[in-house]
Amino acid sequence: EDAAFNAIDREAPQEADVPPTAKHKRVKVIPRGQQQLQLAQDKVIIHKQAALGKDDDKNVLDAPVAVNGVDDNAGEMGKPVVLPKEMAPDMKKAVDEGWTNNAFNQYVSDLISVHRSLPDPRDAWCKDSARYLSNLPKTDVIICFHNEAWSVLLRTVHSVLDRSPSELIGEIILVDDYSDMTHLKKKLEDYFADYPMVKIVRGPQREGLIRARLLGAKYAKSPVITYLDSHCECAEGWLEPLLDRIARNSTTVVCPVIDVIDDATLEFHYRDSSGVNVGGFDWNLQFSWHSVPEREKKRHNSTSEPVYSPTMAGGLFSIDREFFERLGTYDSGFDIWGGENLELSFKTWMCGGTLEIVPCSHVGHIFRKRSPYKWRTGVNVLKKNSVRLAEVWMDDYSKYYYQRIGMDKGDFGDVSDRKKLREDLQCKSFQWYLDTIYPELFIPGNAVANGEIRNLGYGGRTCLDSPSGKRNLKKAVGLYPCHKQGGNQIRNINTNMCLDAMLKNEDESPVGVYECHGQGGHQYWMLSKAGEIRRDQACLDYAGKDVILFGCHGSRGNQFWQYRENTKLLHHGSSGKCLAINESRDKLIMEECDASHLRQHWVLENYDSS
Ligand code: LR7
Ligand code: MN
Repeated sequence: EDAAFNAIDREAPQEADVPPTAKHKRVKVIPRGQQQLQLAQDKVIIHKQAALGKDDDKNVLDAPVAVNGVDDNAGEMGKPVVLPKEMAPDMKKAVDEGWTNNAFNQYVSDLISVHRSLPDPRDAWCKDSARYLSNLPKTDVIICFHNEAWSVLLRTVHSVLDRSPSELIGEIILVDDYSDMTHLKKKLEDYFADYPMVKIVRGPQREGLIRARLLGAKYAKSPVITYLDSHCECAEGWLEPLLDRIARNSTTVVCPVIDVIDDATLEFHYRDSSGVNVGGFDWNLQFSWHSVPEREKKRHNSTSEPVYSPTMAGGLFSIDREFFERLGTYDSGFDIWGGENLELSFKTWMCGGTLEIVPCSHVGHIFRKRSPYKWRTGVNVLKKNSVRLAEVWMDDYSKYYYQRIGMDKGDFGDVSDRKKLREDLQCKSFQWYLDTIYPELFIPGNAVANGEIRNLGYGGRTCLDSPSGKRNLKKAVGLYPCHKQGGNQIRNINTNMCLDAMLKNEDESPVGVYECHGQGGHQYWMLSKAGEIRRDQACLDYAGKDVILFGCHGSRGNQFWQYRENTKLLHHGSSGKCLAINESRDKLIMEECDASHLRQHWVLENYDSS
């Protein structure tokens, strides 16, 4: 049955997955005990059984751990652990394997106590216990995992046990989503055998994180359910502020601030309360972070107060169990990964609830740059999940997502039950949600043009070429300069170049050109009434050097473009120049406007100047 999975269906998480402060704050790691670590280069002793927590033999890890030179306090107080650049071959091999299997530095994690300490993140406002109701409801904590690293999973569980008032925890339910790593079998059961609070539930087959969470919820008995990813660390006082919000109003769904545990050093970076972000999304239905909007700031006296958030990141939240059930939990048709966070966010708001981020509550999460585990083969699960989401919850706004996927919804299964749920609950419209909860979101329908931006210069120069000579369009077809000698070149195709974001939808990445592919994606642009050429939150920006994408600022200048339909020129605001492509068709250039150059001519899809 393993054939049903492969490792590549998912792109590495977009930069947007990493909270902006993490990206900007990624400070150079402090080489702690540098001299000692240097020693480790020459003399590496790998102990088979290294007691990391000394007195507590629950901490014995039998992975190859403690290295000479890394002291017993490795990682305490959330500090980074830095391995030497040069490593003995055995050690290097172990480090590399850890990265391969987990997409984070498992080796470093194994050096750190599963009970490691963290600095207390709370300010005086948060620490004032009078702010919280005295009889808070209990929560079950559900942690789903598929092939999680031993020390990381244990640290997640211990951080809950060590830093929550025990009377507030019902059970910790570990849901094994059909892992095959051996340490997650009997060894895990043995480890938790004398922890009555910890229960292990195993799925009968690979379900993906959404159905794994639903399986866990079946075992939940406490009034509140709290979900955590399997690579988290809860900080001091994380739980009370969450439960307090639910105790006051059972339709409030709450998320902690998600701090960043560095994937390489396991350093725990706190995000200060001025840096709290709220969740949003773009029309690719990708989650994104934003600073708290002004309208929301006005509702508060302190930056420590819970803030409304249009969406949640997905993995870390608490919800009243009955409210979760009333909302129809998750759509069990969602597979493996993705989209469930938006589903729950939309329906929380649309069906009478409130979604908040609670700045006093801090939980760290290891953000990874790729997905280490196998996804399903032959289906784009993320797209399927997103289409189900759009069909049920987004009304006519679903079309903006469909435009991004070339209008190809694929087979998304049956959603009639979910539509009925929405009707039965008499949820509000998506329009209401956008107007009231997420007015910051740019609506493509308000754009003057949307779709590809096609250049007319140097067109028709590329031919479809089958190097194998087999003329099989599906196989080994490439684009090559036309040589007009027939042979392997099948036909001239219309290959104009299109404006292409090339990389991720990321700030400051250079924009380029690529053969128009008509699939949306990186070639999807919107011209706003305000003269921006947008990709959701990012705008085409020219400051005299490269044409780049930069966060939209709404004040024209370097982001102001005027399209003249009669000349087909794209005039740039601050420079007065026009956008063009170079002769080798691999670059955007800015030059003096001259309508006689075809290379300056652009056609904007769905252009409507009225
Ligand atoms: O098939 C699977 N079965 C599982 O049980 C795949 C995953 N999982 C488990 C996995 O072991 C982990 O504990 O599910 C959890 C989430 O998977 P990750 O850690 O690979 O996902 P992520 O952290 O990249 O994904 C974020 O988006 C997901 C969308 O479906 C989920 O909502 C994750 O919970 C979510 N993580 C967070 O919200 C943490 C903050 C990230 C941000 C922003
Ligand atoms: Mn995660």
